[in-house]
Amino acid sequence: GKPVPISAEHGEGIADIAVVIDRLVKKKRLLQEQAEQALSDTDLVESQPALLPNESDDGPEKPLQLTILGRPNVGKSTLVNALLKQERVITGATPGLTRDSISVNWTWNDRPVQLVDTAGIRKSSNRAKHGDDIEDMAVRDAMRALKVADVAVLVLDAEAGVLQRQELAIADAVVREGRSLVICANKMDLIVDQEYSAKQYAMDVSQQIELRFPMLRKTPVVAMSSLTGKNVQALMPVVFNARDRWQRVISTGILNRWLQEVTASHPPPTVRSGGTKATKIKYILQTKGRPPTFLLFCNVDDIPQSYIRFLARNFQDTFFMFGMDTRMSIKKSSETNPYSGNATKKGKGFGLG
Ligand SMILES: Nc1nc2c(ncn2[C@@H]2O[C@H](COP(=O)(O)OP(=O)(O)OP(=O)(O)O)[C@@H](O)[C@H]2O)c(=O)[nH]1
Ligand SMILES: [Mg+2]
Repeated sequence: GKPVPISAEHGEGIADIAVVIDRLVKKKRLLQEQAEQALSDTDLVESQPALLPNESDDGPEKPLQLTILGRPNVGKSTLVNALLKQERVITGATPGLTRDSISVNWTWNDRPVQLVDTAGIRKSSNRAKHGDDIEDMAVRDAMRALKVADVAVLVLDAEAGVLQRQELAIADAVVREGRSLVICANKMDLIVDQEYSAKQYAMDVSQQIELRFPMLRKTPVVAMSSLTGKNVQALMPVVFNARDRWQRVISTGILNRWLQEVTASHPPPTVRSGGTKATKIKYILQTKGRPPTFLLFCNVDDIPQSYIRFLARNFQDTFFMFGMDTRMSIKKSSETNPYSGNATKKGKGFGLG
């Protein structure tokens, strides 16, 4: 804000600063009231159960919903067996072996997990060619399992080299559905030699994903071999971390400090329809986690999507929110008449395209 000259010794300017502080407090209270009002809009809250997820306070920990996705034959079921350390689901060299999602209640390090193995998702053109309705149903089944997941693990076949189109489509679907994404680069035993480490391989996969989907950069990648068991134990800590970040609720103070910094160094563009006033984003509030969702209070309601994307990207970098969507909506707020009824514009998320 504007500097206020004061002299502590003579008491000059103290009244002025009191006025400024009072104004700031009022302004903050007003914004908070608006935020609360906005939250009570049924439109905004949707059918989301709790505003803040609460895992530790009361009752037993909720199982982590983990869905395993990928193309046929990449080793999803082998991975499930390797995690469970038992031959629980059927595996084999024939693609399309798993036909329906199989859900297993499991405990990892004393923590409950609901693990879902799904049918392989193949190219739609292939599906059409085979005229295979059962497989179509299997894909729908996999998509249903995705919708209830906290974390989705996308399994890749390292031997295939580059990521296939349907794998990118699955990654896109995971993020669009608001789930947290972890990538498992499997069958590493088939390609890795002394020269080419698992770490290097994970980095290569990461780079490939980033190239196609900038918003999926730094999505966690775990390279392993489900068959030999090598590095399988690295997956679950990454998965739990992915859930923690996904349901994290960031304090309003920290969020607004971040907003101030980022809008000061990169101010939002002036929007024509908003008159000649400079666009100002006054306040940010997290309305829910799973995935992180925010409301931005602005003096205009038509901030360009490109700027929202920039904010979301900067947010990702600052708070390590990788491999998930960050949803930001705009709410026009005027100080003189805070409830003058501009409907909230729904955020489009990152829009991975
Ligand atoms: N070399 C190697 N082979 C693997 C690995 N993981 C799985 N396989 C093999 O790959 C084939 C397919 O494995 P599954 O686990 O059945 O694959 P899936 O992804 O469940 O396949 P669908 O159920 O058909 O979608 C089997 O022959 C496995 O033994 C691995 O890490 N290394
Ligand atoms: Mg399978």
